[in-house]
Amino acid sequence: MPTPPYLILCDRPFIYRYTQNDRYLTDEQRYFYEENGYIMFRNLVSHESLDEYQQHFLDICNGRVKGGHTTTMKDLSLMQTGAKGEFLINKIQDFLYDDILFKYASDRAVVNIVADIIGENVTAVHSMLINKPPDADKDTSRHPLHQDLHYFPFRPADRICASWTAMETIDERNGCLFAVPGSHKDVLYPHDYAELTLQNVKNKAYHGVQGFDNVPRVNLVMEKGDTVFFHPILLHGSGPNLTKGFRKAISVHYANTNCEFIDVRGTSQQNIADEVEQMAKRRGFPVNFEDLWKYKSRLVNGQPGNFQNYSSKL
Ligand SMILES: O=C(O)CCC(=O)C(=O)O
Repeated sequence: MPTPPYLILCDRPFIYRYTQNDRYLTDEQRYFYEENGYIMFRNLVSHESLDEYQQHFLDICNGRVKGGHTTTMKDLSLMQTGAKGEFLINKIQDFLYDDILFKYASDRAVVNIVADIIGENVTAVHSMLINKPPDADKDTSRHPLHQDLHYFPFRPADRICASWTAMETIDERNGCLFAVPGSHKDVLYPHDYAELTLQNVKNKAYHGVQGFDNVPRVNLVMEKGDTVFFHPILLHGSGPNLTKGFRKAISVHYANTNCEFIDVRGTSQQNIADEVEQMAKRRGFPVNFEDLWKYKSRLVNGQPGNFQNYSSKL
């Protein structure tokens, strides 16, 4: 007999591999994540909080936040059109040291579920408020099929999890997430810019996998406050915004504090490491890929561990 924790499923024992606890996940929810690599919670984050984050995003876009700690990304297809502010900015990232947006990363409802998936000691490692402005080029406003682990120099993958919350109704018209259920049981595939991407129009670091065009996907249609949690090997992406409105979502990736940093040189992740290091250098922060992830991170639950104690060997 296997040792606990396991679930008895039709008199057959099922051993959990991708989740840790069942304080906030029912057996059914836990089993769904184990099998599919994601789990959705309806109306998890309050509308009041999301309205505050939306206002803060607009304040950042309109230059009303001075001395902020965040990184602003623009949709390159809109750069030549004269679009400004919310009509141009497609992402505010690295907000873990921004007092307002950090409230999302440390929202108890979110962190409790994450802790059930990856374990009690939780470090927020990546943070994004993602906007899809109207009128962006279809190729640039979609997010190609990818696995988030491609971006991360730490393991094990099963102790990493993303939360992604819709800030408004998000469906097929304005660019909902889609996912390939069960693909978290695969391996990490090589990623790069899609060949189809229009010449000279490449949103920075939007790498994707090639050759999965016929794989069945599910569209994750969500209402404001709905939150999906997913594994970093899950193949997922999002469609273009075909409406005249905006599409906003807020997302944080969490790692168990005792994840170990790895050296990605010589692996399929070298291309993203090189690109991120070059971007950091251009912005005046000449640090290596692993160090950058440590500096961006912030403990949100439990005790410090490897993540906080890591010191670069490079
Ligand atoms: O919000 C989106 O459109 C997709 C985001 C995503 O998949 C990612 O950043 O990994």
